[in-house]
Amino acid sequence: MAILPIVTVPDPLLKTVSTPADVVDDDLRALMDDMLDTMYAAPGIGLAAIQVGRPIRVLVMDLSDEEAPPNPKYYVNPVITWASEDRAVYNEGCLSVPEQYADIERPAACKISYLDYHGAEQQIHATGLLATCIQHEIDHLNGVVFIDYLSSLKRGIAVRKVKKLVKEED
Ligand code: K1U
Ligand code: ZN
Repeated sequence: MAILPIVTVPDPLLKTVSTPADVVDDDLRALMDDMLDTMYAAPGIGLAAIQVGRPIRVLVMDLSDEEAPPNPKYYVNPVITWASEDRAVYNEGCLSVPEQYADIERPAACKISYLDYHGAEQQIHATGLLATCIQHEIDHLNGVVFIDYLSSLKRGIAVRKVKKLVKEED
């Protein structure tokens, strides 16, 4: 188990289109375990493998309340098979864009097929924060960060603020 460094904007790695995992084996499970540790330490509610520099189509998430027991979820090769016409707006954040938030509109509900931690095929119908978060994370697998939905002016301001923050932390 390890806490991995998180890649931040404007690192070009975040533009990578990640490749499907061939197999859910112990190596992939070790990566997912490390991603989960990294996400909890940040703290965050989701993380895509590319955010720790690994271009594989893998996500981890945990949307449980702080007081509740952990409820980690693992999504390997997730595919959106349906998205609602209805839209929802959520004030999103991202561990790769620290301390920056913006209202982003996405389908309010979606269906996802994926492989779980054991490589078994699963499907979910996601609504609410689950729908928002999983679409945000699948965007990472396609090289898209939430600030890409903003105007170039707002995106530029966010990137400048992150660069300054990262420089101060060094
Ligand atoms: O970097 C990421 O992709 C993770 C991101 C997930 C996300 C959040 C909000 C909307 C869509 C996707 C985060 O976890 S940002 C941090 C955050 O939301 C949070 C942190 C601590 C407690 C509660 C939330
Ligand atoms: Zn993100």
